[in-house]
Amino acid sequence: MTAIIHGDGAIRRQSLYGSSIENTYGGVLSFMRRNYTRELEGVDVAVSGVPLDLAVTYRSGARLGPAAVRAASVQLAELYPYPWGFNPFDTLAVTDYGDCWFDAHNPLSIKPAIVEHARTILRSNAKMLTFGGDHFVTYPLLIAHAEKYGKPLSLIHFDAHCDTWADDSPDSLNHGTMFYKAVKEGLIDPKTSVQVGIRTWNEDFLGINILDAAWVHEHGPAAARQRILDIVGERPTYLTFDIDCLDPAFAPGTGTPVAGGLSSAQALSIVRGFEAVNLIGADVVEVAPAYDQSEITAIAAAHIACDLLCLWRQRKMAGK
Ligand SMILES: [Mn+2]
Repeated sequence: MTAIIHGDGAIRRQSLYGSSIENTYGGVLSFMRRNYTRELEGVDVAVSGVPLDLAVTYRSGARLGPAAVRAASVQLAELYPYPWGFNPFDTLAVTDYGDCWFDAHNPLSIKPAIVEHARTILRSNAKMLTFGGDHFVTYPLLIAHAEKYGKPLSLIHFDAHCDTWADDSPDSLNHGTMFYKAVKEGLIDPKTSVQVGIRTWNEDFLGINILDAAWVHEHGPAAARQRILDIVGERPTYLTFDIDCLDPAFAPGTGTPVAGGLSSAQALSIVRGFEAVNLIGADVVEVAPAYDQSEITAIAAAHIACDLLCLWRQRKMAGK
């Protein structure tokens, strides 16, 4: 029986499991107060940040996203997450691996640095929950996940933007073209992938299934969830959540906001029903705290990430 730790569990807890008692407003800000460690043995999910925002087309600032989401997670670490009603960390070993280091002044080195960061974690058989950074980070993450889990992967992609605009430059840093590259390189299978919340036009969606924001508003979260489950089935699936999928009312702190998006309640309702998804990795990206108000955006991102951990806990309990 380990003694209960009061304060700074992120650097004082020995076990990968369990929680500490914290003043929500103080202490070391790991995600949900998980152990800050690069040890990977016995870890089910390693949370990490990729603080990159050199690939944006409009406002920069997502480099501060991982820090903001960690800070916004303090209340989620205090109580059992709703509506789950359990402590996911009693049975799921989750750590905060810290942030990916890259040399921001040598742009060509950034993509390989992120791929290597992901390879290191995936080699241990831990799953990754990654905070952006701008959405470009998903491209090197998909490269590493496809190496680990086999290509093509299925993709569940929440976003205002399809990010499949054409780009045949292998070295570009562009947060609007990752999924063009992912389809062309066979990292993802468009027929078994789906984009949710889209409200920007592209001449060619490359065959990816689209549930645009208007469709979700018309048919509701339950119908959207069922469509997504039907599309990805049992296949190994990566989930990427661009926070600008949410309406600017629910996520003002982001680089390229678009009106007419999902509410945080709609998005959480969809995600909470994903227990059947064979989730092999996930990220939440594009939180740019300089444009945020009262942490609205970072809180939404932290909630979505917490629910993803609860889904993994449920799957582990079910032996999957
Ligand atoms: Mn977007």
